[in-house]
Amino acid sequence: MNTAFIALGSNLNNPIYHVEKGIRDINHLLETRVIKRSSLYKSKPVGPQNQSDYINAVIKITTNYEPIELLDNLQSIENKHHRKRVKRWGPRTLDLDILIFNNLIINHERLIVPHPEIVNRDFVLIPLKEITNYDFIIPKYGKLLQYI
Ligand code: A4P
Ligand code: MG
Repeated sequence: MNTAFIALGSNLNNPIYHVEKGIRDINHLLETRVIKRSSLYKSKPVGPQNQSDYINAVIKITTNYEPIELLDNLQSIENKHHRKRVKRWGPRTLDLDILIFNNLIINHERLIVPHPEIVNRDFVLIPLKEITNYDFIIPKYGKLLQYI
């Protein structure tokens, strides 16, 4: 059984719905369970400012999927959310990023783990802190707390 952390983000007009539904969708993946979830965090957009505020959250899962299989499944959940709302709301309805997968360091053309921006983004670090212990180690980067 593998353990992974996933970041969820949405900045639609109803972003809470997309993040909550995203968490339920992940819990319904085959042999995958959400074992912890953070609160929902509202954050100002990082990057282009001419977009709405985001709702972000981080979850901890157990899964029997290998990393690329997990990415494929998360992307199909993203696509489902995108397709539903694409005309009305634009493309960024739900972003699902693999933050951490076991203690692996992966540099695949489709998948970089730990996520390369993990230690630079408060909207990831704060919810990750909420659901881990004070001495939590991010593979490759070291103690989570030094980045907060
Ligand atoms: N990819 C590589 N590594 C990973 C990984 N660890 N997890 C590849 C998931 N995907 C990974 O992602 C593009 C490609 O990254 C994928 O095809 C996958 O093979 P995408 O989600 O399709 O495209 P994107 O969302 O435009 O790019 P990206 O890099 O995910 O965007 P960002 O950098 O995440 O920016 N501000 C706030 N406050 N909160 C946010 O959540 N999010 C963004 C999105 C910008 N500003 C934000 C937030
Ligand atoms: Mg993404």
